[in-house]
Amino acid sequence: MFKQIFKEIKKYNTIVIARHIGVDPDAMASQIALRDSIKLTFPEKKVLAVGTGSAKFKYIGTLDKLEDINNALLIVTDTPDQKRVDISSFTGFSKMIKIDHHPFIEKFCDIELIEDTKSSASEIIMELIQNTKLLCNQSIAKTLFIGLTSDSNRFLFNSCSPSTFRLVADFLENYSFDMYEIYQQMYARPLKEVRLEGYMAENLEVTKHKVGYIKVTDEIIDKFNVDSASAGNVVNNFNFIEDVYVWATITEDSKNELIRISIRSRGPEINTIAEKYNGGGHKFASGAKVTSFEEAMKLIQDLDNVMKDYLKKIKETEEE
Ligand SMILES: [Mn+2]
Repeated sequence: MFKQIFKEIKKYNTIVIARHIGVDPDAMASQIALRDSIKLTFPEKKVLAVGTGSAKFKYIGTLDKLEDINNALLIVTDTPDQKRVDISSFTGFSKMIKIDHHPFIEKFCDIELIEDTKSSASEIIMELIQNTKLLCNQSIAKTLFIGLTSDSNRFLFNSCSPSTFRLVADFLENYSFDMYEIYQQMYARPLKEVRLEGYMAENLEVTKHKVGYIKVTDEIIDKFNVDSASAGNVVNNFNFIEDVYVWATITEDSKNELIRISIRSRGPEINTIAEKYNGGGHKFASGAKVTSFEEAMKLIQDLDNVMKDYLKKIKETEEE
């Protein structure tokens, strides 16, 4: 399928690369690296990476504005369903390609390369580059490393395979980018966010069946002088707590009149519950959107039920 995708890239003079709403480093890195690789290989083509950016991820690169286009190729990275594609319009495209590592939700492209066991969309772009005539340089390699490292939480998740490490080793060897410098850009964070994390750890509630959750109200966001995305940013840091298998941050976003929930699990799969509450994502890392704290607590109750079954199963296997 890599060859098939390369053939389409070769064929089109205008190529737009989009990814999911609520940009994260893998989404942005996969689209920017693919754009830059296509431009490096075919300098005469017009290639645009589109979508809403974020000041926080400026170090990954710059995005383009979607222009009036026709007979163009659209490539969507890191996005399983059409409604989550961050693009204002689907008109002007003659062909659509999806490159994704999320669990399958729907087919909306002509060609779909879905590898849901891969760490990141960036890892699949690395494979695409390795298996086709697409060119790469140090800057592109660095961008892909950022996407992969971010989505795998520094190689912490079980989505990392021998081939992940082989790819990273090859790219490091061939393009010798500075890993240490990248980690500074990715992980240095404001003190106020660390203080918010302290508050969250101190106030984390834990249900009977080991679901941890924390409500972050507007009042708290104001008190710590952070933005409403900050609570979601630190959610990965609550991993590996002995008494917590599933955890969620429930953050008020009154500007958009909604409540965002970030859910993580090191036990049962939780994406189907996120889907029930206007969200979705990966099996062990998902997000949801609700309109009240009551609805959020219903979600927590659902998670607790899933955990109840999960703990029962663990107990049964222990007794066998
Ligand atoms: Mn991703």
